[in-house]
Amino acid sequence: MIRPLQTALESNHYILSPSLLGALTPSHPGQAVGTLFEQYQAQGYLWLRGFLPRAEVIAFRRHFFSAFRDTGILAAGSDPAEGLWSGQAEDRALAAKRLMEVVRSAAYEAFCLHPRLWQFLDEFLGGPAYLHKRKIIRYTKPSEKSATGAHYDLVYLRGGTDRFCTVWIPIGDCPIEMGGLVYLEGSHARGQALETQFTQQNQALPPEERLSAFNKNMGEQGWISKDLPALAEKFGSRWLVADYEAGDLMIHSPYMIHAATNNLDPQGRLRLSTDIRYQNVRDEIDARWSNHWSLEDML
Ligand SMILES: O=C(O)CCC(=O)C(=O)O
Repeated sequence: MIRPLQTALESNHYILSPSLLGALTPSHPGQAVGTLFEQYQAQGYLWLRGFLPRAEVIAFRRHFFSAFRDTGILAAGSDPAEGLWSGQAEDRALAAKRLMEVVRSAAYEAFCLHPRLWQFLDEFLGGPAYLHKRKIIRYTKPSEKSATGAHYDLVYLRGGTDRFCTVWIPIGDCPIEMGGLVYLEGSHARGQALETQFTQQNQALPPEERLSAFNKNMGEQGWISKDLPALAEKFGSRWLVADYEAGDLMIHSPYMIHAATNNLDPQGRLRLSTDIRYQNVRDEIDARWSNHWSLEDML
């Protein structure tokens, strides 16, 4: 059961009725790593509550939005840690520049390499953890009518092992209405079946295209669908949602189908998150992910 929502959830232009929603199962980061790994395999995800120190996550939120002060995206006079939207059009070129500066900064790298995180992952992955250099950080404004469509991550990272995992970190509180990640319950098996199908279809393509998330056999942007309600109905499943808090993190399997919903935060805050990929350094590494993320890298 999820709590009553302040507004109907929407993803792109599709409304998700409460009957298609369920609650993510939280896990306690203090549990034995072996037990957590079993949960991850069974569910396709782990929601680790309070994994990172809340104050450090909020400090990084402040750091991030402070860099955007001159773009017009923040409400005048507000604390950047709040990430309050100005309600006005920002200077988009400048905002893109600031975003790329953060992506390349030592502060962001250090945040993604929080010792608590890599030390946990060394154990979780059964060997030295490797962080892919291509790390994504996203903010969404309350006015945006678009959100990440349903997909599984292997589509974008097919050139190496399928034993990597994605870590999604909300940078700040992210209540359900703010449009955090939503997961299609039990869908990691379906992701695996879809990938087997794509592998067969892609076989006839030249090697580089075969790996691409954007080849002719894949959906728009590598997505399975933007229509989250139809996908849940088709698979007889539900979208699992959560009130994420600063300090929480999600770890999900490369086959787990997930998406995001529009940011409908009644307080008008920007949603901020990062999604990064870790794997065991001894497994094959997709060389295409060895550069910083850029808005046009088409990966
Ligand atoms: O944050 C988002 O909107 C998408 C993130 C995502 O797809 C991921 O973490 O794999």
